[in-house]
This record gives sequence, C-alpha cells and structure tokens, in this order.
Amino acid sequence: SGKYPMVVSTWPFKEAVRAAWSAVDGGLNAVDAVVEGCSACEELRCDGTVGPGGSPDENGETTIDAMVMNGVTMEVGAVAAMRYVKDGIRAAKLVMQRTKHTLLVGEQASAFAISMGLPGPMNLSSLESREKWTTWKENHCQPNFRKDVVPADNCGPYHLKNNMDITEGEYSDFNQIRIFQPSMSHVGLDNHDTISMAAIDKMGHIAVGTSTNGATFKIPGRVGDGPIPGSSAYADNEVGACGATGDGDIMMRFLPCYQVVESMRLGMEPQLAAKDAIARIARKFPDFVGAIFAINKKGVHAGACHGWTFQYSVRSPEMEDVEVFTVNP
Ligand code: SD4
Repeated sequence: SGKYPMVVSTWPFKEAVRAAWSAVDGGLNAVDAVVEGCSACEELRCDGTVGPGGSPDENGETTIDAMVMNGVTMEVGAVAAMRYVKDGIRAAKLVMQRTKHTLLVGEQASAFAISMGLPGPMNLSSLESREKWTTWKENHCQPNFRKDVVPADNCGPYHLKNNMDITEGEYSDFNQIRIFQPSMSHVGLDNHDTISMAAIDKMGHIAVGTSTNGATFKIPGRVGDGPIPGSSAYADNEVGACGATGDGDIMMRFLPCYQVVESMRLGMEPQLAAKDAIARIARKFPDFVGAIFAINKKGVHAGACHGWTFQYSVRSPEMEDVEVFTVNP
C-alpha cells in the first residue's frame, strides 16, 4: 500500500527519524534503517539519555542498553549494561547477525563488540554526565530503593575486585557495603528517554530498534526494558510493530510491546491495542510513567501514555518531513 516506506520513533527525535527515513527511502532494508536511525540518536546524544556521555549510573558511569529485531525472521540481537563502547545499536546488530545468541551483557558485551571491530574501549563519560552525577551525589543520592528501604548515606561507587586471581571458593573483596536504614524519603526516577524506533522498508518488511542509557542513576548492573524483546519494542511482519519508553523497571514486567502486537494480530486497531497495554500496567502500578507507539502493516499508527505527555515522530511518503504527534494520558 502506498504507505511504505515508513519510520516511527519515540519522542521528537527528528534527526534520528530523518536518518532512518533516508536509509529506507534510499532502498535499505528495515533493519539497516533502524540501525542508522538509532545510531544517529546515539551520535547526537538524544536528550542526554542515549549514546555516550548520557545518563550515568550510581557509580557515575554511562552504560548502554540496545536491541534490534527483524520482524521477518524474528531474529533479535541486544546488549545490556554495555560499558566502554558507544555504538549500542551496532553492537546489537552484530549480536543478531554474527552469533547464535540474543543478548550479551556488561563488560563481556563490550569485549564482543570490540572484537567485532567497533571502537573501544573508551570512556563514555562526558562533562554533562559527570556534572549530573556530582549534583545527584550532593543532593539526594538514593533513588533506587523501595520507599521504606534506602541506604543510609553510601551511594556508590561499588566495585568487585577482579575474581580471576582468586582461588575457587575464596571470597573476593567488595569495596563498600550498603548500610540500610528505614526511611520514607524517596526520590523518583525523573529521567526516562529512550529511542525506540520502527521502520517499514519498500518491501513492506518491518524492524524495530532501541537504544538508551537506561534509568538515570541506576544501580550498576541494572538492566531495563531496552534490550528485552517484547518490552521496549517488538515487530512481527505479519502484524506490525510497537516501541516503548518510560519506567522500564515496571514496564518490562508486562512485555507491553509483545502485547500490543498480539492484540493487533487478533484484530485490534493500533490505538486500542496501545491504550489497552498501558492500562494493564496502570491497573497494578497507578504511578508508573511510560508510553508506547503502535503501528500496523497498513501504516496506521497510534500512541498511548500514562503519567506524562508523550510525543512520537513519524515519516511516511505523504509527509514533507518528519511529523510529531502528541499524546495525552
Ligand atoms: C529504561 N525504558 O531503561 C528505559 C528508559 C526510558 O524513556 O525509556 N526512558 O527504563
């Protein structure tokens, strides 16, 4: 149908959508288009929460979660909590196209990415991420625990010594132990921005990609919804695709994008499917903040959100340029 090719993305990440659009309009396939689009966001450091130099964890380190999914073959590649390598979506694509695996994590994901030729190891901190972290340390420094349990006064850094030198069964050193005390003070996660993107190429093939630094000031080792298929994004060429953004710690429990695609498979319109998936989360977690977009094979798109106003971007053949759609809770 004259709707192809097409690109949809979370947030007004117009440059990223333009990059994906020019890829797909120039005849590249949907997987390469989402890789180009998400990669552009990483390079531009969209909102300071994607790519190098973005949101740091409790230790002040910036890490990367990314995923790519081919909706024709249902192949997925992803990296989680990847360190020292800036190219999240390209690393995810290498996992998808060169290995039998789906998800690599942490420093081993970095080692894999570098072994496949991506640049690194490099420091992913920027002036901005360091300043953000310093301000946080000085001000509250306790956002990742449940309301009634926060550490006394000892946010990171936490490091395990390298275990390779230790005899089996012996304990390693841990440089800091958290002292917990009951408290009612709780600082919510205030910064959730992920690029999650879907592209349909000229063949009508669909793919999705995501890239994010994850939750700001997360506990090191935390993995959110970004690299989880069905959570931050999902694509099935027979049906359509979905992308998500928001509080991944909550959203990943529901696999909302899987649900959206399955609802559309059963005949639901994108708008209803998106609303339904968000409502299902909100029934259990009325305070959660999140949003999704849905797109079906006909190119019909919609968004739904909870706890914030959401914007998503679309580029299709009948548009002059990227258009941004606003969705209210
Ligand atoms: C996460 N979902 O890691 C990501 C953050 C995000 O919009 O989406 N922000 O929880």
